[in-house]
Amino acid sequence: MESNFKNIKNVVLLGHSGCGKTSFAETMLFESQAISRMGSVLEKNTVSDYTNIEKERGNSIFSTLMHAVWKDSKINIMDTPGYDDFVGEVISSLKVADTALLLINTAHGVEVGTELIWEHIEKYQTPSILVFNQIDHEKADFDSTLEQAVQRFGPKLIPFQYPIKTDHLAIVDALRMVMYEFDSNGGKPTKKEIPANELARAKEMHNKIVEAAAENEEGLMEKYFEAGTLTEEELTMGLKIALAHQQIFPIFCCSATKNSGSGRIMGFINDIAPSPWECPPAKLTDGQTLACDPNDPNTRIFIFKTITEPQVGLVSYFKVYAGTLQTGADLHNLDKQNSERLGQIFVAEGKNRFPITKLQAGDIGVAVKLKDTHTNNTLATKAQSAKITPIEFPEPRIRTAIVPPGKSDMEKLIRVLHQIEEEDPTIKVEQNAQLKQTILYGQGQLHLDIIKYRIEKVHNLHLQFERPKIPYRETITRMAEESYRHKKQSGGSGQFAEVHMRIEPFEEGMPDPAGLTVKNREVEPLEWGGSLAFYWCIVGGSIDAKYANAIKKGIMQKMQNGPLSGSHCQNIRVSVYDGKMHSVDSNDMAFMLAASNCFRQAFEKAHPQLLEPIYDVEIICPDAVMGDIMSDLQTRRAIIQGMDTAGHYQKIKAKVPLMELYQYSSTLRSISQGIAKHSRAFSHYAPLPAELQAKIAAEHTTEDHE
Ligand SMILES: Nc1nc2c(ncn2[C@@H]2O[C@H](COP(=O)(O)OP(=O)(O)O)[C@@H](O)[C@H]2O)c(=O)[nH]1
Ligand SMILES: [Mg+2]
Repeated sequence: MESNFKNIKNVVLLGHSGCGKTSFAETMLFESQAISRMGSVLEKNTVSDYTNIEKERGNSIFSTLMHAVWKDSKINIMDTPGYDDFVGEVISSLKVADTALLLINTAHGVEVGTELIWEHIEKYQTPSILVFNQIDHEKADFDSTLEQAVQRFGPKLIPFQYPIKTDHLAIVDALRMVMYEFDSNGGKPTKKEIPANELARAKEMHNKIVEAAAENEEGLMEKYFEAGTLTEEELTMGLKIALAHQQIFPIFCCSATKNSGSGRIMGFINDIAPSPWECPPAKLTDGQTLACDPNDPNTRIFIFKTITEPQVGLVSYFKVYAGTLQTGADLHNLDKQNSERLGQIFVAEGKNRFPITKLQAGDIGVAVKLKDTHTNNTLATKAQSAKITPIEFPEPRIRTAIVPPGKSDMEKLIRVLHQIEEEDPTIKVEQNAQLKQTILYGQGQLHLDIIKYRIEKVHNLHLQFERPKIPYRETITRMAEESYRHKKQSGGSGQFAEVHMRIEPFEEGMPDPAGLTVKNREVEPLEWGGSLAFYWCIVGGSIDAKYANAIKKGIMQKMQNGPLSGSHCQNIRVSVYDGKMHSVDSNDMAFMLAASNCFRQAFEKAHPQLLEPIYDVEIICPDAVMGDIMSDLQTRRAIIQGMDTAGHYQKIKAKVPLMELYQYSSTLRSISQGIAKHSRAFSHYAPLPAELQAKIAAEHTTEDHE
């Protein structure tokens, strides 16, 4: 394959699950003769959905890189999964794409997934073309889909085409002012005149397109006013500018499975979509930017995705941001400070890879067997260069505890999970000492289920999901004083220490403890949040200052494993104001034990309070189920923060205790027949209601005695 193209078009396919992205990728490949037979999702033989798990489930789970050559362009195609659970695959592809194709199923109209993806398109400011798919479907309704989309995403959505019913599938193209008629196999259409009864609509659409193209360039606007129209070159220039600046979102239509319409869309991509060197320069971590220049002597590539393949090992997907990458290049990994030889580089067509000798700036390729290179790393010829700004992956939204069949399998399970974590930065694995559970965090129930499935099928390791415990925190609400004497006499030298302390709820900036003389103040931030303020108030040397550290350690030990529920304690001030020591029997250990016990007793007297994590929850749902979702939220101790209308969807914002969110995505799914989605992020800790606190404390006491 050649490595130098006049144009490179990096295109990402986006859309709600089932709208036809994978089928559309297949028709692009078939139409451009990259493949000789068109596969289908139903027959499980598409280029894009090539993994067993995707074939079995009948939908995409991973993003897949493919490419097609159309006229002067190499079009790199990235097909993405539609479920929001796999959002990591979407945003990593968006990072390296220069144009998005947002597919909408005209049999369904704008769907929740369309809404969610629109937010990404706005955030990343990716020039986007809308593809209204499934126009062959008996329930297809182009006009209503158009109305919904324009109402939702604004007047910059401009239809360039619309389907009409003749004996065949036909598309009126208002940019070119022709009609394309397809026979039953699709493929190259016959160009025909627009039927007389469609001419008025087509002309009106054409004028809107020309106006939109002229609008963003003063010169063009003038010409348009003078001549009443634009030449083909002027129109092309105007559309290029408008698309690149998100001033226009052209709408095309197509039937992916009937192979009708993708050729024209590739033609438009070839003519109008920006090549990487026509896009704004890439942002670098030092605040500078990097132009996409194939002649830059400092070659820079960015890893946007990795996978592990059984026979090969690590497979790294990258985009060349500057320079030209040659096979055998030695590059510095700027994140890992090591060097990597790119012994072989490839272009990809789903699971197949084809070796290539060089790749120019702007192009996307694959390397294998890199030693220590990960997603988000920049590799460069020069060691001292700035990095490409990393992809910001979202924080995980839900969690589950995982249990392997036997304790001995835990080590292997953790190893496998870390490998999956490497490929999918939207999951997190944590061996939580406080909860005594291994917690797997992910983006949604489907995401977690798929990980479980992968581990069972690919790694032959079974595991179970369990209800994850809640990471409560403990604090106090009153002041209390206690003393404790630790004394042991066993044969020779004994152990002796006595500690007196006052404990209080701690707040930044609070006055010194009344009636005590503070000799030293330490405020220690705790790794689990909040702090311990440790005040040394010993006057007259009743305890030597050399024991202060041991005393603090003893307190810290108890704070790690709180008296009430075994949870971490936070935001407490301890003032040590008196005690006793013995010249022979006192030592660090004795003071640690005395302090730890003294703290526990004082804590129990100081009206302890359990705190629970509260999450910010955002739900997007259809109007019709809004009432049901709200009444369900009431039963979850939720505090509604607000509601917003987004087209015919509603967005609900609420603060909900984590405890009440267990399996919430399943609940939402059943309330809304799978349509409503939620996302969540940690907000703060809040006091647990008294009856729940009593229940948890009682459970802890029983556990303690077991
Ligand atoms: N009638 C019709 N069905 C389609 C079309 N495109 C996709 N489909 C079907 O819709 C389903 C989902 O398609 P797929 O390509 O997997 O959608 P994706 O989830 O967006 O990748 C499959 O059963 C396809 O056969 C189309 O243009 N017309
Ligand atoms: Mg798909």
